[in-house]
Amino acid sequence: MSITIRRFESTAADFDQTMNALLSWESVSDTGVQQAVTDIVNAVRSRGDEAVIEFTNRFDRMNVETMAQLELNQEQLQAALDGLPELQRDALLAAAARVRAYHEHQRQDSWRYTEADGTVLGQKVTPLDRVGLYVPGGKAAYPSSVLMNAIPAHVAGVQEIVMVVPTPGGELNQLVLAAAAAAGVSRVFTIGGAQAVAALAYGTATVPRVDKIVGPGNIYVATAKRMVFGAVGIDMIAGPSEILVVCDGATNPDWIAMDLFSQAEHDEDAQAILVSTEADFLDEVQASINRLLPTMERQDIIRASLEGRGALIHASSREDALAIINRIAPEHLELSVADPESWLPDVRHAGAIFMGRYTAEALGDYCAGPNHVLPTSGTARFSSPLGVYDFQKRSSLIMCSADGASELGKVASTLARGEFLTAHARSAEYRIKD
Ligand code: HSO
Ligand code: ZN
Repeated sequence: MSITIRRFESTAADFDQTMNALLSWESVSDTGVQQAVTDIVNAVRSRGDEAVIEFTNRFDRMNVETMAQLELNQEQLQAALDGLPELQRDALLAAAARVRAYHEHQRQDSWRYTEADGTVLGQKVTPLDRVGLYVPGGKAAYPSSVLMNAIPAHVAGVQEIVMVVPTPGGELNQLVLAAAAAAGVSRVFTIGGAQAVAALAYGTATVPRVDKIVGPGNIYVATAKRMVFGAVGIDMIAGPSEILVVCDGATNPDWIAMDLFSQAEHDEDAQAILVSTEADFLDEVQASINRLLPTMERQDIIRASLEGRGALIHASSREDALAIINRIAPEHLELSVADPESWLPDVRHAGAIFMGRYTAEALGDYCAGPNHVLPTSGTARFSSPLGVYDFQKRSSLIMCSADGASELGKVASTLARGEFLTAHARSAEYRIKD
C-alpha cells in the first residue's frame, strides 16, 4: 500500500499560506494537566519526600516506603556499564568521547582588560553548582540523550549532576544507567513526572535542590518545568523533532527516504520535509518511500508522521530552496548537495547543519560530537543547540583605579543628578579627586 505525501511547488501563488499551514504547530495546553501538575508541585513543595513517595507509588506502580529505595548508587551505574554487551559498551564510550571532545571546544573562559586609567574590567565565568537531568521512562528513554545533556554540564565544570528517571513497575533501563555512568552523572533517583521536577526545583530532605533542570519529558514534565521556571533555570521546551533535507537530485533516493524516516519514526507529530530543484528526484524518493516503508519496524508511526506533517517540495531555483530553509528554520538541515560549503553562507536559521551526502542526521543524533538537543518549531531563529554555555554563567568584574573612579565619578554624578538620585551622585562624587 503506497503512502501519500503532500507535494508542493515553490512557485504556486499560495505557497506562503501553504508553508504557514504546513509549519503550524500548536502545543496542546490542557487545563486538566495544568491543574494536576499544580497540585503535584504544591504537594512536593510542602510535604517533600513523603509526597514524592506517594506519587511515585501511585503513578509508577511502585511500592516503596523510603527515598533510599528510590536512589541508585554509583556501583549500580558502573555495573550497568560493565554489564553491557561489549559492542554496545564500546559504542556508548566512543559516542561519549566524541561528544565530550566536541563540547570541550565550547568552554568559555573568563576575560579581562585594562582601561587607560588603570581600571580593570572583565567577565568571570562560573559553572552552575548543581544541575538536574530529567530522563523519560518507557519508549522515549534515550541513552543518547543522557550523554547529550550530561556531558556538556560535566565539561562546563558542574560539580553535581542529579538525574531523575521514572521506572514504571520498577523496570530499570540498563542502557540509560550505563550512559549515566559514561557521562559522569553524580546521583540517580528513580522518580519521574511533575513530582521529580518539583523535587529538583525545591529540594526535599533527600533530593538536593538544583539550579537548572534540563532534559525532555511528556506534557506533565514540560508543564512542571514551565511552572518551576524562575525558582530554577530550565532548558528549552522541545516540540516534535523535525528534519529538512535539501537535495540536488544526485544522492541515492533510498538514502534520502531513510533520512526522512529516521526523523519520522520518533513520533507521529515529527516532521520530515524534502526540498529539491529536481521534480523527477521527488518522484524517485516517493518510490523509495513506498518500497521501503513496509520494511520498517515503526512503519505506523512513520506513515502517520509523513502523511500528517511531511512534504515533498519542488523548488524552482536554489534561491527558492534557500528561502524555504530560512522560513522553516529547521531543527535539522541536511544539505545533500555537491557543494554544501557554497550554500552555507546563505543558511541563516537551522539548529544543526549536516553537510554533504554522507552526513546522515542519525550520525549526529548519536556520535558525531555536536549536541542533539536542538531548537525545534522554528526557534532556531533565535536559539542554539544545548551546549556547555548553558551550564556556565557570567559575572561582570569592575575594579576602578583612583584615576578611573575620579573620571567615571564625574559622568556618574551628572547622570545621577539627572535621575534625581542624590545618594548615587554623592557616592560617585566622594571619589572625584580635586
Ligand atoms: N533526533 C532526536 C534525537 C535522537 N535520535 C535520540 C535518536 N535518539 C532529536 O534531535
Ligand atoms: Zn533522532
